[in-house]
Amino acid sequence: MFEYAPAPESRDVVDIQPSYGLFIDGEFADGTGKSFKTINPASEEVLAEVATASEEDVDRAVRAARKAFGTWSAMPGSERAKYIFRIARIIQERSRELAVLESLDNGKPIRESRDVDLPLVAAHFFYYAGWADKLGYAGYGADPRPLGVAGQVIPWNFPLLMLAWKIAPALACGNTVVLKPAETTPLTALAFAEICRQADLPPGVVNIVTGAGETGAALVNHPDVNKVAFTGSTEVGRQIARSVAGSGKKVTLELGGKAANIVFEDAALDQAVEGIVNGIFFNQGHVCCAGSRLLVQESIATELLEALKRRLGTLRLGDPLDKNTDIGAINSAAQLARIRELSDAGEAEGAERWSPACSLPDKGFWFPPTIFTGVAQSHRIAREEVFGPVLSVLTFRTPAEAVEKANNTPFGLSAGVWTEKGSRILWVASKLRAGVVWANTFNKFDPTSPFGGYKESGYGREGGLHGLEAYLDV
Ligand code: TXE
Repeated sequence: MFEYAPAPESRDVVDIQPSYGLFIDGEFADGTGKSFKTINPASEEVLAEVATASEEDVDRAVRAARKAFGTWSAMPGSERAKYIFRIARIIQERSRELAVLESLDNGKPIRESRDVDLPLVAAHFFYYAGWADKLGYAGYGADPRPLGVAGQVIPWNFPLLMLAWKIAPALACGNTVVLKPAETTPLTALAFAEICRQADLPPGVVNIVTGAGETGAALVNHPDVNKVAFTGSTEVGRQIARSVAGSGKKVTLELGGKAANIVFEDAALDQAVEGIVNGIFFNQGHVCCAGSRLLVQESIATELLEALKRRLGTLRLGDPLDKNTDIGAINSAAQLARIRELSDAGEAEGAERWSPACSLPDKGFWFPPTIFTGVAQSHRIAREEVFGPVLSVLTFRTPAEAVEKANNTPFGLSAGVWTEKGSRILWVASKLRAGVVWANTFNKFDPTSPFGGYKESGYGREGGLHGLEAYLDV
């Protein structure tokens, strides 16, 4: 791999406390459950001890949110907007610190947390602050009502960004929130709790309960939660849908994906190579909409693969705080085990595995960028979400075959199309069963655009005008 001079971001910009409590009713409080450790996946160093919220703690948080709901929902939208704008500005002011904290707790390259995650986090709060006093113009009636208390459970791949996707629209619409971050990445959600205090957000409007699946289950099943928003695995999404069925709770689920990135023979190849790399290696492939299946037209497959392999040889894997790093650490030992298991299954089922020469650090959780060729549609690596830096390559001959293969998945979150032909983009996009179709780009996000999937990728939309619907009684 590439030789380069390291340029690490300073760790000193963050002040990590040895232990953290729960954030309930505007105060940090001890949990009544056993605490857990959050570690830096790049070094396995313990970052902090974090409280586990028991059922009793979750109940306190929901009660605080219920109490705050009266005043928060009755407040004019223009007033709520001021708080949300204030939160957005504080996030911008503290973005360097938050980016470093995110990279330490998650393992993602600082270049991404600094240039992608944090700007998008602030943008979501700015965008939804703008809606708070205009809900009457959203097309849901003159005076749409909030739902009440939102119980939100988020994953570890974009800890602060998933928080923003969930909290910003909920608050704008007048709901109050109890949010549970993932157990491997609780630190930026706890920093966000401090930001709520800095912004003088009324106590109880946002509550953060940390812990693992039991805490999440206690939250979504709490009888006084009116809205459940979940992003995570399809398996847990199914469990949640079953457990809240018939409760009257409104539910949105954003689950897994197995996106096809379709490259036609007339595509601008250099641009496509960059899009493929970004599609699958961004955030170590810990992305629900990752372009994990490359569908390449047979006539250009050899040429494209050679260019792709050359490009992979220039990717830099290592210290997430190094500004030159392209690929950081895998978020947890469990996720690494899952990536290894599916990659081994790929080989066992007959696909050919390739990675560039690459030395992995001794400590921490690492996986090299990997390509599988000779993949059949029935292989597990073509069907299951790896959620790691692993690309499965399949080929096609005609546009119709590309569409058929792209749709041959239980998921339907996103897809990419690479061609210079506008009419083909429109035709392919209209045939794909995917919530998002990118053309000649990939992994582009914007707070004004709705995001969400079909089939086993879940239901409901987050972002944009449609994202309001999830938090309003329409
Ligand atoms: O997910 P979980 P995991 C996929 C990806 C990954 C796999 C497993 O394929 O390899 O899921 O990841 C909370 N009730 N995605 O195990 O368990 C949990 O504490 C309520 C795709 O990390 O779904 C965490 O906060 N909550 C995905 C959150 O759910 C429960 C992002 C997600 O964890 C719960 C993450 C329960 N019974 C993983 N059990 C995406 N769509 O982006 C767990 N949780």
